[in-house]
Amino acid sequence: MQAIIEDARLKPILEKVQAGERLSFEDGVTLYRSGDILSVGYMANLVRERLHGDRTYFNVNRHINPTDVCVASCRLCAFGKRVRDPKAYTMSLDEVWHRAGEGWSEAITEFHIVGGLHPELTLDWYCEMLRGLKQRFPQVHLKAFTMVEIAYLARRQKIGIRETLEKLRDAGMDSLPGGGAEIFSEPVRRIICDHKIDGNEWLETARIAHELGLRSNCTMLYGHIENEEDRVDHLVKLRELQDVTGGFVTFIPLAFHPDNTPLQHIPKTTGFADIRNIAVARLMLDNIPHIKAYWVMMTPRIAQIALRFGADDIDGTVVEEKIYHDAGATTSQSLRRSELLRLIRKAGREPIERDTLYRPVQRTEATFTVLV
Ligand code: V47
Repeated sequence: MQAIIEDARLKPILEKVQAGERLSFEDGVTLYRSGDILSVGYMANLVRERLHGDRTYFNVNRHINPTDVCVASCRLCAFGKRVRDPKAYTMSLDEVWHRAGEGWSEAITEFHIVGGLHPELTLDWYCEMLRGLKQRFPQVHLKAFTMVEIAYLARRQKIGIRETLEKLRDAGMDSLPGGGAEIFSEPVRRIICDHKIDGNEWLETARIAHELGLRSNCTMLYGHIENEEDRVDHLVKLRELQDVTGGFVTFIPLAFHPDNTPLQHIPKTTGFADIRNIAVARLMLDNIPHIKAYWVMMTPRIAQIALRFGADDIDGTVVEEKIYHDAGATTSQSLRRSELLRLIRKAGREPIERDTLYRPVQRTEATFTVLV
């Protein structure tokens, strides 16, 4: 098919995409500044279909947030609470294990576990939590703790990142989610999340995790005070680390939700921006296999469109989501497996249930087998 490229600045980029060449920093900025979203999307879809054809991935997962107590007080966040906040919660280990079993009958293949930086919960507590989950749900993959939580636990325990990761891995952590990366630009970080580890520490923690053989995801938070260069810089830094480790599985662009945060004067992102971030990510991150359109954050409607603009994954059933809903998300907290199948099929794509590492899953209503 011949593309009609309205924005002439995109023509040299199309040539590179057709030749399978790597895009430069400047190309990334051009893609962000062009109003010709259909051409940007056409190019992203070329790459998406070259890699995955019509295959579109989802999983049957459950989020667990053991605590919302957080010492960081990031301005971007509506989830974290001070330890003395009467609305704050911290689950007991029994509550975590019990909560994990709640949901519905469809056998879950992944627990996605993240929480605040709690000033008292110890590394041993988290290891005990993981061991308890593995004992009760041995077949479920534990995707747990952002790089920010890992670095915080290491600092509190006064041990290295590597040792912290090893202890958690030995207790049952199978991989790590992609959160906490936000935007690596230091001036931006100082405003939106000044108490968090800096961008280099986030990347260094990911590098060590990958060296230990752990896979992780990666994210970028957009739609606050960052500019196009900050976004491209973030994507290029992820791409550079991936060239070295190959450990990132999926990239998830995360739209900033301002409600109930100290930055609530910032307007919400538009559908145009959400779609563009998916497309630019697919084009710039030539070495990261999957781009996820996280339906909780984008809405199922926009996530469906994103499947034609570079995304090949729509995330999972989720069951209980707090981080985005505390920040004003109006989407449902969960989607049934059948609804995910419908969304993907109605977008003209082929749904594939995957496990966390993208191996196909075959299932009956209450059991599943991972095809290796
Ligand atoms: O780490 C926090 C971001 C992340 C807000 O790895 C906010 O598969 C928008 O990382 N508005 C959590 N974003 C979500 C996340 C994630 C989600 C789905 C799948 C995966 C994966 C990872 O959300 C946080 C932070 O970066 N966040 N507050 C907010 N107000």
